[in-house]
Amino acid sequence: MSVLYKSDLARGQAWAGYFATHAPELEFRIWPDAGDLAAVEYLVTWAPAPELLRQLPNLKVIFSTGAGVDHIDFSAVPSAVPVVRMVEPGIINGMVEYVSWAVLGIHRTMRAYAGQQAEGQWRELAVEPASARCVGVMGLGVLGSAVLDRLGRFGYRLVGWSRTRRELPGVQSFAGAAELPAFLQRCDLLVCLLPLTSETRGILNAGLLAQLPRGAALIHVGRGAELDHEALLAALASGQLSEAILDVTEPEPLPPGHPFWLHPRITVTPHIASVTQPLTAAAVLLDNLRRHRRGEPLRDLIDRGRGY
Ligand code: NDP
Ligand code: OXD
Repeated sequence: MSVLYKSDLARGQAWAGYFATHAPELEFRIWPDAGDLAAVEYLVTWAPAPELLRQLPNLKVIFSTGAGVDHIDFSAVPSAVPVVRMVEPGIINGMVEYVSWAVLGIHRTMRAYAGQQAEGQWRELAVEPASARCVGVMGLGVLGSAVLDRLGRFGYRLVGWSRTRRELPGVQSFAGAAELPAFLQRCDLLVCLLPLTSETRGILNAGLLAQLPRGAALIHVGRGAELDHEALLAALASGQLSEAILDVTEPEPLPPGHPFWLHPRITVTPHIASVTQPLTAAAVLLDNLRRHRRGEPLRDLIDRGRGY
């Protein structure tokens, strides 16, 4: 039996070291040093290549190294092989940090202060208390709920939207397409933390942005293909939106000359809101793998029907 890792080499080496210390009985191999392919029961990878899957007759579980799984071609994954996504403290903390930074920066008008500094201006701008602002999060899963929990401690009013009803302390929750308008009309700051599925592709479009309060801001950390670029530019031009912070775009990276690069009210970061942290993730991976070996249910399984 072996575990085959095929992804970023530095992380693979860190995980190999972790397994050597904490699970010396498990053979952890890093691609291309795969050994006997028939012995591979666990594949750890960002996106399993169909040609590799065809060479692994005894594969039992695929562990994705990411939280989102929209990049995986599920048609190439045998239906008997479950796919597990990465849910670990490092990736959650990273997202909480990034969205807190973005919300606080927008609320405390940091873009305006950066502009003032560039012009040598020392000028105080009016500031409202956090309780005067409502932050809305689309997607109330592992990341969205952790983000809301932290934002609540700053005193923001909180609303959330999901596919099925979720109850989170201190959050007014909305569910499904029918309740989307009521959710949107409350969001002074809208955070998108939705997985990319056939239902969420292009969801951040002109119709949706028009339902936000005038002057709202967008923080997009889900997946690039959820955002209609032309709609965002038009909403910023009309004043419907005041600013946007985008960690994800379609394509990634944006091509040279794309209007987002130099837009004065758009901040672009290169998909770094949160990343899988080698050590905390290795512990979660090993725990889940051991659960499987003991015949216990796996955690963080992907539901292929839902697409996330
Ligand atoms: P989860 O699977 O835990 O949660 C997804 C949430 O989205 C759920 O609340 C789900 O609803 C909701 N949802 C899904 N489809 C719809 C829909 N059609 N309408 C309304 N709500 C919907 O995911 P995570 O919180 O772990 O991660 C979310 C996404 O964040 C990832 O898929 C990935 O794309 C992105 N991400 C981005 C990173 C970055 O660095 N920028 C890093 C990591 C992840 P329900 O509760 O009803 O199931
Ligand atoms: C992820 C990501 O899904 O980094 O893990 O976006």
